Amino acid sequence: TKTVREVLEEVVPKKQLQLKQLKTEHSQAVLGEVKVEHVVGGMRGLKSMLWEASVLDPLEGIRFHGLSIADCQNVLPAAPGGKEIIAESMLWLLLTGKIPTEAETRQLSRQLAEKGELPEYIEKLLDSLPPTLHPMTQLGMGVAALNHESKFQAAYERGIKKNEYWQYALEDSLDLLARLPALAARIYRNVYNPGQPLPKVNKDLDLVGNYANMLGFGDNHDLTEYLRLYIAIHGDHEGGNASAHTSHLVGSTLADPYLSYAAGLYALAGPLHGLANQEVLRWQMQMQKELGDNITHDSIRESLWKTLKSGQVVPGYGHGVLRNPDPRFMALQQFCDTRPSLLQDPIVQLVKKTYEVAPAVLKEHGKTKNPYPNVDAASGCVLYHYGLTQFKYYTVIFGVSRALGCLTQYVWSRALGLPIERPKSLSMDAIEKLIKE
Ligand code: CMX
Repeated sequence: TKTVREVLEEVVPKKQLQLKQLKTEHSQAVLGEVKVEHVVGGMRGLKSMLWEASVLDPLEGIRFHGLSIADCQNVLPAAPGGKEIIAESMLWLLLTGKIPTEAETRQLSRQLAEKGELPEYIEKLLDSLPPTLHPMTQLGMGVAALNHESKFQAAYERGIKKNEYWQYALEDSLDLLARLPALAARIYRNVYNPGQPLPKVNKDLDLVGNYANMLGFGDNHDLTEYLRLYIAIHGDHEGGNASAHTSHLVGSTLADPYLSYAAGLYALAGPLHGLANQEVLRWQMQMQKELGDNITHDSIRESLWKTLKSGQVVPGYGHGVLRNPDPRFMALQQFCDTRPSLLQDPIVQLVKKTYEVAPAVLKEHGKTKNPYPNVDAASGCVLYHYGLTQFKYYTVIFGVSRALGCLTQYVWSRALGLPIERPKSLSMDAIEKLIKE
């Protein structure tokens, strides 16, 4: 059985060659135009980044090295006794482009579990924070402070060659991923269950099995499986989204993986991005309270118009790239469809009913280019049903997940020797001058 590092050692030279050929044979090929609308419109649709592990199609949704979510559900190994994709098999696919065997997956799980405990200074740092500090702020602080351990940073200081960067980047990335469950679970404990003992990392469990256990839900098989699916499919969503892009930009300065991912986390913490899953649940619970027993398609429609007329966005709907219902939303809905207890849950039912009404309302409203749900529309209600009710914590789970994709690209960016990012900006006067020329 090969380790993920050994597989990467085989894949890296091939990818390096592919990039070399792109540069020598096609560097002047045109992929699109840059228009004023790109410069003033958040660069939407501008093809301007290299990102290896996944590509997002507006209609089909995400593909990881060409595999759709349904493909991944068919071919990626699950946990022993489970059915859902686990973080390790997704990570293996993202990093190497290959489907891991059962044995490779288990070996990666063990490798991560063996380094899953937090250094004491991180525990002290987290324990010193006020429980009222948002869990995402705490997560970013913990991740950034872990860079005390960075092997990449230490090696850089020692003076290593550029072609060795990726190996240290990989070590840091695996170390960070291994510790994320203990870090994120300690934040949960400190904020919501102060004083309760935290279980140690179980070397026989997968990453998310351990995470669920440390959150206090280890005996809830259905929630553990949901978290596995959730964390696997939130792992990567190509490079242009705000968290991935931020992490990529910071990494391009050769800041280590910890600092780069901490930066990405703070982009994820914005309400138009990952914080939307917290917002969705807050908004749906408010709707539930207002509608009481009168939850019908008509009353939901009215409630949606109320949100829109008050100038707010409908959280969980719309997307910068997608123009169809998000297949991640569909996969989470499918999880609900197979479990009677979820189907009977009022908040799960409300999310589903909202989906039956919202696209038509958003189309009539006429602003959003995508009236369909994104992943955040569905993710929170299932957590709530299983007793993970503190929705300010939800984006932390997204944060644990998105590390898979951001750290994968960090490794690839170093393996491919990508340069520091430095696009050109223009003032409005400079744009006008360019137009006249
Ligand atoms: N409700 C109301 N209006 C919306 C809307 C929604 N869900 N989505 C977009 N719009 C509005 C925009 O605010 C914009 O209005 P203005 O012209 O007044 O500025 C207009 O429609 C056009 O926007 P767009 O081009 O369709 O969308 P963007 O690419 O600019 O933004 C996104 C994408 C996701 C930020 C936006 O759809 C949104 O705010 N959605 C709600 C928040 C959300 O669910 N975010 C999570 C996304 C997934 C994730 O990153 O986790």
